[in-house]
Amino acid sequence: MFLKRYRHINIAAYVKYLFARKFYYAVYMSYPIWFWVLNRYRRSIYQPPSLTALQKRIINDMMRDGVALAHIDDLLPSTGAYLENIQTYAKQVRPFAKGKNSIKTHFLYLMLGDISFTRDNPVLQFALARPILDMMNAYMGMATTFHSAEFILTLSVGDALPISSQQWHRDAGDKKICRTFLYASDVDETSGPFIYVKGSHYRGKWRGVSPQSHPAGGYPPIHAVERTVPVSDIMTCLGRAGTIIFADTAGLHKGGYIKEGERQLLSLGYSSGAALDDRKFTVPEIDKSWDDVQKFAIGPEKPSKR
Ligand SMILES: O=C(O)CCC(=O)C(=O)O
Repeated sequence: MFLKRYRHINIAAYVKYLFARKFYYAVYMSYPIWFWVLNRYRRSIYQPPSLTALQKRIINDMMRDGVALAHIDDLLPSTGAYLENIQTYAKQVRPFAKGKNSIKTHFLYLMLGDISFTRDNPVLQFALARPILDMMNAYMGMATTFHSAEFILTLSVGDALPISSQQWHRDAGDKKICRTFLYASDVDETSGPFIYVKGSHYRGKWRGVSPQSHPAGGYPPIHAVERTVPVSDIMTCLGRAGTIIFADTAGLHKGGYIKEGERQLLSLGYSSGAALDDRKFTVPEIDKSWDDVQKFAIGPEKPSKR
């Protein structure tokens, strides 16, 4: 019966296609190709900035664990009311929050990923703030592109079981996936914290647990993480509004499983020249006050040299 239904598919050709695809991505995302070929140009124009002690601590944590925590007040203390502006923006757009698809039903989007940014959008201003950009670039070791942005209102699910990104998974589409998450509301154990397996990123000790696969990412078998990784290596990211999580989401992570209440999470992605998918948002005209690092980050994803 089963075979009858799929009799029109040439199974041998399909298996061949799957192997070819696996081989293609294995080569494309292999370190030498990723580092020396696909990101040669971005590495060549990168000038390491001088970092504060806090930024150095964050980069060290990211390199070692794939994840780091800080608070916006410590990172951007004297440079504008980023958090307040983002929270005001959230209030303004909240009546228009909408769902995106039938998979992440626990998400409403205050800002969808395909937004047309204006220069004064507080999310864009935060995403391009040099202390943030400098760390994304330092972690990646190159000039990165501001690639994705979503502002998510995460809803409680009551007694429902965790689904999609509430379960352990790895993102795909680049070898290192550099993300900045900003909590715009307080997050405790019950309000859906972001949770990460320390050392599950590239070169980390848990990189082999259900390794990253392209182009679709993947979910480990149920309980595989709990069976393999000690609780001491599982980091639950709690914090008041303004807490920033820097994470390489090629590593194992999950979040947004809320029993009660809601969570506001701004999620920003910074990519290398190897990113498989395209930026979905539209960028504004270049602002003359932006410096070269910011102009590169907001410029074309595939600069003429790469
Ligand atoms: O909602 C969260 O905390 C995690 C989100 C996530 O894992 C994702 O968007 O890939």
